[in-house]
Amino acid sequence: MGWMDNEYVDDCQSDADRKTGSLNQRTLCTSPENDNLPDDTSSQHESAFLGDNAVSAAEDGAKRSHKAKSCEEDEEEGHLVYHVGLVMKERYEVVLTLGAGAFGKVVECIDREKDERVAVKIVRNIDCFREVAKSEIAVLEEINSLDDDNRFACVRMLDWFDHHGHICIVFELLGLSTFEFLRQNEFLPFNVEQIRHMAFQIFRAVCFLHRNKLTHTDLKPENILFVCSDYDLEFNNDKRCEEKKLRSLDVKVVDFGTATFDHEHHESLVSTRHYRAPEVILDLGWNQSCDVWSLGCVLMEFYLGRTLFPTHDSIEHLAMMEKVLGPIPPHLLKQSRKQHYVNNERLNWDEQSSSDHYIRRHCQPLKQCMWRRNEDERQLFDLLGCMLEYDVCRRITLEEALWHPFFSPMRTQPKQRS
Ligand code: KHC
Repeated sequence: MGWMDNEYVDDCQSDADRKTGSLNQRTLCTSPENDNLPDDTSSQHESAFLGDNAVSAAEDGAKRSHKAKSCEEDEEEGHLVYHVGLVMKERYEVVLTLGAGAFGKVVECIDREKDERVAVKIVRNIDCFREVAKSEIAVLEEINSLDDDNRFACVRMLDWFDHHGHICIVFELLGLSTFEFLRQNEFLPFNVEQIRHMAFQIFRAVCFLHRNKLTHTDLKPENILFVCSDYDLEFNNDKRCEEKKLRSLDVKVVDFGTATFDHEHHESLVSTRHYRAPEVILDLGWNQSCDVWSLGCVLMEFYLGRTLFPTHDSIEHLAMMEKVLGPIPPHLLKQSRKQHYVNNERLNWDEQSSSDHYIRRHCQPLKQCMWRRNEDERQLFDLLGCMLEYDVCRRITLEEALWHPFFSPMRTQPKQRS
């Protein structure tokens, strides 16, 4: 069915593959773009949070009705069909569905042993997804053990087990993803103070991964979750609308299925389209700095309330980068293994095309995206400029970024009252 013949095939399949018709299984399973699947209906990038169990309950009922005869676990394309009340490992009782995607589903459970709520990622019973899950478990074991006192904002894995061929990963329960929150808040952007607070925690968490020889490779708003997404409704006078104001801006990074150690094989295609670094698109090889690019795109999305590069096509993506960030340095184009993107040391792009017209309407130079020109915003955009640097050798590292003046308010101790 569907998940193989989605947009991914013409969007990301390498030209060599396209010619031979071969598809790399692991690439297909790990490609975050596969989260854009038929069963993902709720967002532009992937479904993640389907909201409540209404959808899945109906779906589950439908599936059960036509094959409830033999086994308790009916499978549909490798998904576990569960129902509220199912108990796994004699311990985790399913309460509701939190999210779904190509990988499988995430459910909220009651841990009967500890009488606590947890999130359980139930991975599809298909080899390649199982492999990705095993890799995620290995990464989580490593990074959680290196962070005994939970100082860095990477999600905690509490347990894992195999339920009838489905690998299940038990996490501490978190709130909505930043993407889902933006969506439910009608894409009202976050303000600079909020961005500073979230960015500081995300950068510390990802910097910790980088120090430990890991690259996340799929940083995007869907993979940054609020620890608790409770909010108050406030009337926003400027925008004359009701606005959901979060009580806490604490966030955590999730989804380590494609995190890659320095010594491991580096897939040539990584990241979800909108957050993909130029060196990945140009097939120049990548390292930790591709996370820095992704985070630059994520912060811009928090600031704008919409994606910085709204495209599904590589060359159009590169042309958008040029509109926002200026020309791609010729030495990078020269080294690229994707020479059909290049013409005369420049991007092979027709400035008279309808695509170019679309780009001119949707993209503008970075600094022109600023809403206000106060000191805070200047510093944010200075930092963003350093993160969205084409040349990996010149791109800021997260270690350096954490010392950028934008974060000075996070470093000064709050004044103590006498
Ligand atoms: Cl609640 C939750 C936790 Cl605590 C940890 C990971 C998660 N949800 C609702 C979670 C994930 C989801 C997943 C992971 N990893 C992804 N989808 C979820 O719905 C997997 C796909 N990318 C977004 C996060």
